[in-house]
Amino acid sequence: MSINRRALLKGALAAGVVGATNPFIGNRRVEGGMFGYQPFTQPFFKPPVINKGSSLDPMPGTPEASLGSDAVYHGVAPEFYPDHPAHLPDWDSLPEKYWELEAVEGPWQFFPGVDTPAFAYRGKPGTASATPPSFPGPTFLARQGEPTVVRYTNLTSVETSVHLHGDHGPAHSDGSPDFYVLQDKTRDYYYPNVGPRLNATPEVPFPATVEEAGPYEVAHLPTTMWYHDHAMDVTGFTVNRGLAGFYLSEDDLEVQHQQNGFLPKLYGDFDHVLALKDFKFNNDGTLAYDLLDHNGHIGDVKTANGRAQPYMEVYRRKYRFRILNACNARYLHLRLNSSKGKNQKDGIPFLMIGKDTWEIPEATDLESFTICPGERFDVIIDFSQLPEDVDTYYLQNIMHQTDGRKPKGIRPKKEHAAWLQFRLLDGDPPGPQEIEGVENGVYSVSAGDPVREYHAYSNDEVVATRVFDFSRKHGAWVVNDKYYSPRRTDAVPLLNSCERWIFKNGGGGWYHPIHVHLEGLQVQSIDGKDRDHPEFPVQYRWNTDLINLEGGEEAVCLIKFRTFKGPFVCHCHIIEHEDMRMMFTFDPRETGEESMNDGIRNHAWNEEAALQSGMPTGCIDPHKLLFDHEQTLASGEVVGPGDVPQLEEEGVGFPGDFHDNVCEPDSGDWDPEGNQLTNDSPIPEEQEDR
Ligand SMILES: [Cu+2]
Repeated sequence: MSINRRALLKGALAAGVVGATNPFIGNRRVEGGMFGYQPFTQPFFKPPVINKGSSLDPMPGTPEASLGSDAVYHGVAPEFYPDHPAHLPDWDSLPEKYWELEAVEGPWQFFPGVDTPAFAYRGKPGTASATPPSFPGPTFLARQGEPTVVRYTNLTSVETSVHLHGDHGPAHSDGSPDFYVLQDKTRDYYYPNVGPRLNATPEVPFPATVEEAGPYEVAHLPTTMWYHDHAMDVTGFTVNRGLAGFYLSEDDLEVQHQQNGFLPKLYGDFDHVLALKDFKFNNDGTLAYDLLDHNGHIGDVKTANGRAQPYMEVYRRKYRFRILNACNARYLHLRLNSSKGKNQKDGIPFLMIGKDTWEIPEATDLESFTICPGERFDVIIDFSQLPEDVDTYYLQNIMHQTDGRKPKGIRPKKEHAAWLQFRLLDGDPPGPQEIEGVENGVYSVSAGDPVREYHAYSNDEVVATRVFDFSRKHGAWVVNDKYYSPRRTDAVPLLNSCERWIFKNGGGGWYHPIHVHLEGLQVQSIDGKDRDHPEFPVQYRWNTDLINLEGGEEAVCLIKFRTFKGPFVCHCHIIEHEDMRMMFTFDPRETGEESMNDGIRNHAWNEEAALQSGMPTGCIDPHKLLFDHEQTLASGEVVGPGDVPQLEEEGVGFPGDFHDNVCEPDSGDWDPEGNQLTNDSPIPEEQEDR
């Protein structure tokens, strides 16, 4: 079966809600069926590491691997080239390394012996990167300052786009919703593994030297990221099919922490990734996913790293877990307990050392915490605190939730809340010590210990304030009353500047976890409660790339836009809300430079709207419209309409189907101002705000 994204969506519409024979919508499995599976009888899965290679054929950036080539159809980011103004000499101080990644279709066993059709990432067979297809996908281990290229080939039947969530990287490599990797095509994702620079200012958009740029902001160097599909309209479907994995990064400080025995060795026996995701299954073992449900996909099977309720053997030692809420729409409230169901009140705390992409200033005990879709908590669990007679222990979710609107609250006595069982091993871990001079499995990190410095932005740095209102319209989702369009830029901040972004939840009781690409947020206040307020959530005291907004809430945040020109997106991370247009584009630019989208601000594929806006109609080459007027590039060069080669060098990634030369008007009814052009709501007005 070959389907592209558009066909997939059309198929969903045609199938309506009957769908028993449709692979994407089906009857729910009989409750309690579980395909004969008894919880906590299959082992925990640790995703394999994807190894780096030292060359690619053809090498990235060469003519054989440039945009439109057979080998790498979608090319590489312009920032890859050393003469790009953003590319500083010390980006290349370590030799470049290469990964080869593929997305494929194939079965995954959530339950032992049950092959479920799924998608998966894998390291390309026959290369240094080779790993079997898995969910989560293979784990990337990056070194800050070591430049890398991920050569990614899409072997699935839908267009995909890989987003590295939490990365500070080029727009071409950011997985923007329509920076597709088409079926059987390849893109070189360039990750320079750099952070923002301390001296970044709007006055000097691209410092010429390392000295001028200043050192990296240690506070903003990443540790825990994840990669997942981000293709427009179908991200909920593709992520739910398994296109997600982890990308961990270490810098000098992180290496020091390991060498000092403060933290476990990167991805060693005591450092784990833990993706928690709910899935829904049909009776025949296939995944159930309703493309017409824009409220949020909720599953009833609890998985940890792609296995239904597994067990994990642990020594009575400290372990690091990078916990990810990989659910499309489910909020989790996590705690540790000795009972798989009832409240025994014998939990030990999580020692939080990081939130989302970044480590925090001080290791902080959390008894329990709420983690929203897309969020990461980097925690230490110290199993040595457990009494000797405790030999099984559980990670529980005690948040109750039945639909995508919002969780229904914490139910501490909820039965069957356990997602993962820990089986305690007695004695010392065998084998060689992980780190010389450190007793195997004994790490010093404790509550109150400093982990990483924090650099707070100041209100004095703010050059602009913008308000973004997230709400519901015609059963779909809008920001400032507009549906997402990749052809419209909603904010053009000044490169390297600091802005105040006020996020509002338009109400109706829906929750929206707001995620920003490129940079983290520094939350100043939530509903008027500032950072010193006792009710201010601990997870928002430092850098965060997600802020949850409950119904009617308002959060004031500071954000910077450093190093890279856009476009980037900001969106709700309830993926069905994102797919149904709760997203907007921001595009950091130099003073006086327009966004790549400005030239087509008034363009709509809809002929009637195009006529009204005075734009040409009929068969339109979208690229010619990217800049329909003269504009001065950063290089000083003046380009006019249709100057495609120059624009490509300048480098904002382009939608893949541009090169198809197919003038097929999109069926979208989205006009540039975000108004619905027809009276037909895309989905029924069911469950409007109550
Ligand atoms: Cu939302």
